[in-house]
Amino acid sequence: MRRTKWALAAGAGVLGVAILAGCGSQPAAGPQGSNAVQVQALAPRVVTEHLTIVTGKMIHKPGWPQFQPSTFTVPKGATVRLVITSYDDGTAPLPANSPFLKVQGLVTPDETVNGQPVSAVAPDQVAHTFTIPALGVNVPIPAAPTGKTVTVTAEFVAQKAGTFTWQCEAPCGTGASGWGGPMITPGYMTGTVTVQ
Ligand SMILES: [Cu+2]
Repeated sequence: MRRTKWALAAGAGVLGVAILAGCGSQPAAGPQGSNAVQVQALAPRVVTEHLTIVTGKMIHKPGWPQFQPSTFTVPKGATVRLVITSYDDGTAPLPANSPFLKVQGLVTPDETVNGQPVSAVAPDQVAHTFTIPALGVNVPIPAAPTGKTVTVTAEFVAQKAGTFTWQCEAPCGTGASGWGGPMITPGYMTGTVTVQ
């Protein structure tokens, strides 16, 4: 606390000098400028991360849908705005009671789907999820209308430093269960988010 007080006092001293050194007829300019700097320092930084989901066909690997990119880095403490554009018109149904249908861990209770606030995606409409288990983040992504894209936006705060695995939790992969192939291969339906 004492250190903070001294720092503030020192800051005030500098400010006083700045005011004295500046135009004497506008004493308000100094404090206003100081406040502006403080607000800027306290406001959360927002970084936007654009992710694209392409179909396996688009990358000549049928059955292997892919997040592009699958790894990215964000600054610790930042608000991360995910903008996920999906070309995938296929569904990967989940049980109606699956927790991965619900939006979780965001700044707001909702994500947006093509601009509309949405708190959950229907079990038979879900195509993928962007889930970071260690951060409690879950972003369900519905199937795109055939021949079109769907865009999901979601904001979360990256408070913990580290490298965290993300995973799609809808069975969009290969095999009878849909949990094979891209679901278990880094670079497709799993990857990492580094917070530093
Ligand atoms: Cu998926």
